[in-house]
Amino acid sequence: MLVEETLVLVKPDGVARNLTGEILRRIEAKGYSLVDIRLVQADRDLLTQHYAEHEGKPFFEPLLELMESGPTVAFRIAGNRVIEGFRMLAGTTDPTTAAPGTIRGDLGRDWGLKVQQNLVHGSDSPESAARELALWFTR
Ligand code: DAT
Ligand code: MG
Repeated sequence: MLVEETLVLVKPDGVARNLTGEILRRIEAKGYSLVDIRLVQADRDLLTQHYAEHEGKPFFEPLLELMESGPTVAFRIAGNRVIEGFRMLAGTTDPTTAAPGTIRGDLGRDWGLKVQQNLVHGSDSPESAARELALWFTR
């Protein structure tokens, strides 16, 4: 891949809160390019594959329930070092302690559930990006 690509998901909590546009605005303002976009009602099969690394963890079932609770917006985003760059834009996993200025830090909070509702997903490596883009964009 000459220019790197990543998968960004606006999770059902972000879509329900009408934050899809605000999240895309931040990605575009940073200078990354939107290559493809889909609205997906994820099923268990897709989610089990997407989150395979977390199977067996205490938050796995609540995570799948959250992800099944409504539509997800998937973005294919391109740019040099976009995998690392989007993870910086997103902020750390827990929205309570994610840095202000980040998507999770500015727009997220603890809602008292067993799963962290943190609005977005971003692939964490070139291997994950290739695997996850194939899952969300070729079905
Ligand atoms: P990230 O989404 O920052 O890559 P991850 O891959 O470790 O984080 O976890 C996937 C999702 O699972 C995360 O976005 C929210 C949820 N999650 C992770 N760790 C959790 C925890 N300790 N308690 C509750 N939910 C958690
Ligand atoms: Mg992750």
